[in-house]
Amino acid sequence: MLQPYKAPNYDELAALKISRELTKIFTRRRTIRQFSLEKPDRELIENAVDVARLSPSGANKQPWTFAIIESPEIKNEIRTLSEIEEQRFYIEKPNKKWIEDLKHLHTNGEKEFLTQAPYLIVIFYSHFSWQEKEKSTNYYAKESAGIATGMLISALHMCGLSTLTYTPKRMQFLTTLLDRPAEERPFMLLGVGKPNQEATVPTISKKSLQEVMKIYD
Ligand code: IYR
Repeated sequence: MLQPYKAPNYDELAALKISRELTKIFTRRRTIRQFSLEKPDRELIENAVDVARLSPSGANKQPWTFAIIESPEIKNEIRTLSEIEEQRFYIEKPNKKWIEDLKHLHTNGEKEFLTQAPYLIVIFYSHFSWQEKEKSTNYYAKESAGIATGMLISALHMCGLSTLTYTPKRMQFLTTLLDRPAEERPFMLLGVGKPNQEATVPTISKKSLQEVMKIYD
């Protein structure tokens, strides 16, 4: 069934003003690795997930689950298992070039943020789901989860919350640990909270608009 669409209506000036404001707001988004122990209201997190669930997805299958972790015990377990993975990555160095490319970000195998951040959000995606014992295929599940994660990060940032996008090389352990059905695959883990007083960020720059945008008029 089709129905009329009522688009939000901004006049051209208002739209320009918003678009410029958004650039300013998102210029200040940084990935944060040191979180304050102060716990933001959980409604902020829930509302951001409420935005993310409105993302477009292949065939509107909405192939995602967002697990919000507050439990210190679960955070501890996630940290322990992640640091085992990172030990392999940083100490055994199976991919030296990759480690070299990360040098300027000052990352290492210790993942304190996993126990420090007041909230962890694990985004899962599924290539299929069960609907009354019938297998229902999802399409572009990973791309859909990527868009939803982008909307989630944006919603959190607009409410003054910082995130850390984290992907241990192998993260299937999150499906078991969080007791999710086997078809749910971890897409990404986000640390969420306020930066702490000592938080630092690497000095990096973004490609300019001219570098990344090509206009064909
Ligand atoms: N997962 C590792 C390595 C790492 C990989 C990328 I790509 C980064 O942008 C940053 C880190 C870690 O989190 O340390």
